[in-house]
Amino acid sequence: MSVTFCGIELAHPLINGSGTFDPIAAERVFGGELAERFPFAAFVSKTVTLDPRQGNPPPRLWELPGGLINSIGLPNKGLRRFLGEDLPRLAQLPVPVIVNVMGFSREEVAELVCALDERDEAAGIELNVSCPNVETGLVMGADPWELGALLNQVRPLTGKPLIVKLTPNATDVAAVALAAQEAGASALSLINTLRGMAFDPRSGQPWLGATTGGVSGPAVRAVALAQVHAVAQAVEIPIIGMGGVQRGEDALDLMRAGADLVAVGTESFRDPAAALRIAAELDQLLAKSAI
Ligand code: RRO
Repeated sequence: MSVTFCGIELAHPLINGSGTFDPIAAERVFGGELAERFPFAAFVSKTVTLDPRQGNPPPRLWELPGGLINSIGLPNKGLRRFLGEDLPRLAQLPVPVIVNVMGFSREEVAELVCALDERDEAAGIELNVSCPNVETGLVMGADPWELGALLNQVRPLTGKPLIVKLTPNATDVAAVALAAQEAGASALSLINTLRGMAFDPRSGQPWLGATTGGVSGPAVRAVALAQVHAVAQAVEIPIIGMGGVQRGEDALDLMRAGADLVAVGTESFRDPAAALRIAAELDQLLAKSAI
């Protein structure tokens, strides 16, 4: 099942969705077994911002019958400490590392991209222009012109693959995807989470500390298929499809819709080794299918 994605050799087409797997924490629990049976063919980091962030007030999670609403709000140690402390550890993983970044202005994104361009440990950069959980999170990713302007500024700053993570909370995801391709994106990933909300049945108040959050899991699978399909019709660059993948069949469906790679997210919270099982199931299904 080996694949080449933006010039990066991968053992199979399953990776993780940003922010859904922490290999540094997992190593504390699973020790050396983690590297021996690493579930993903590439590792995508949780979003890194220029400055450290505390994240959103709790509660940050609400479980749904078909998934999860998260309102994490990008807690992270900031670029400087990520580069000094985390990236060297992530580079020990047996797979290529893609660093997911988000900036609150074009200048911030440019600074993040420049810093990562200098680091050999980063095989690629994923631009998060689709976080539903910070006020300005969607500004650059929901509008084709804004996204084109961002990429025109940052594309010349690195020769590394630049993957743009798209939001499903846009009026016309295919138009946004096309703008990204035209401005030099190497690949696209989608979908990020759909904005959602839950109420505390006892207090009648919004449950999440930040009122709304992002819905993921099986509940969004059909939305992901439709959006990956729409984007695949519009662009020629590779696509990482994600949204509610629990089984090999779900991964195969995303590939049928046009995905080159498939990311596992929410399912890894239930079973951190889920991607290994899904990859084995996909291998069997691909052997039988025309893809
Ligand atoms: O940290 C988050 O709250 C978060 C991010 Br950055 C994102 O891109 N998508 C999401 O559902 N949550």
